[in-house]
Amino acid sequence: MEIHKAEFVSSFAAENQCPKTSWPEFAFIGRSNVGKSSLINMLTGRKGLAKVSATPGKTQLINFFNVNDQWYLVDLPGYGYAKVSKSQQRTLANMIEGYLAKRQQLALAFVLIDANVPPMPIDVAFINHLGELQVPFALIFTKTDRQKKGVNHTGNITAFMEALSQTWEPLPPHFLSSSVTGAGRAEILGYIARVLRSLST
Ligand SMILES: Nc1nc2c(ncn2[C@@H]2O[C@H](COP(=O)(O)OP(=O)(O)O)[C@@H](O)[C@H]2O)c(=O)[nH]1
Ligand SMILES: [Mg+2]
Repeated sequence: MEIHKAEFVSSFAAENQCPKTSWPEFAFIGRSNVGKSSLINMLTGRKGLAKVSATPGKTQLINFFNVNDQWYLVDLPGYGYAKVSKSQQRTLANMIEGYLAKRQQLALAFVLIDANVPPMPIDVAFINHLGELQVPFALIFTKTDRQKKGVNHTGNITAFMEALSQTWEPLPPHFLSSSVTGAGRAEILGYIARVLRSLST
């Protein structure tokens, strides 16, 4: 898929405030600092589109981006950020839950997982919750360019898929990405294009 247009539309605090249009939506979600903003910039080819921040927990609203006047890229707040207050965490969780549970236009959620860490229970729990909500999803393992001593991307990814195999059959599609090298871009955009085609037939 060529991206000939990618622009920020607006931010919303609740599902019922989101656009009434029928364009399919692809939501991106993951733990704070997983590399979501960087990935959105990499996929769209627009460097400053989503703010990349070294301070986690900044995205507190549902952000909509118009892509190609055809679909919305939806940037959801990160989950599991410990440094915001309990009440703020609850507000965020309700906002995410409301969007995921109610949104008719939601075509697919991409769940971002850091390839540099072993499976984290919060990620597995979130994915299993998506299953309960019957939201179609795919996984993106991020930061696969990072070379740290003792870190084994393949081992982490295999362990993650193994953890999921306790609840999922078949396993969800998964992609490997790096916002530094652009790895995974063609595969992820190709997958979005395929889902879009399947919706229109
Ligand atoms: N090496 C590497 N670092 C990344 C990658 N993606 C994000 N980062 C870094 O991880 C931190 C968090 O990234 P950001 O996109 O703001 O994460 P978000 O909180 O999920 O939106 C920043 O310091 C980024 O530079 C990647 O693919 N490779
Ligand atoms: Mg961000």
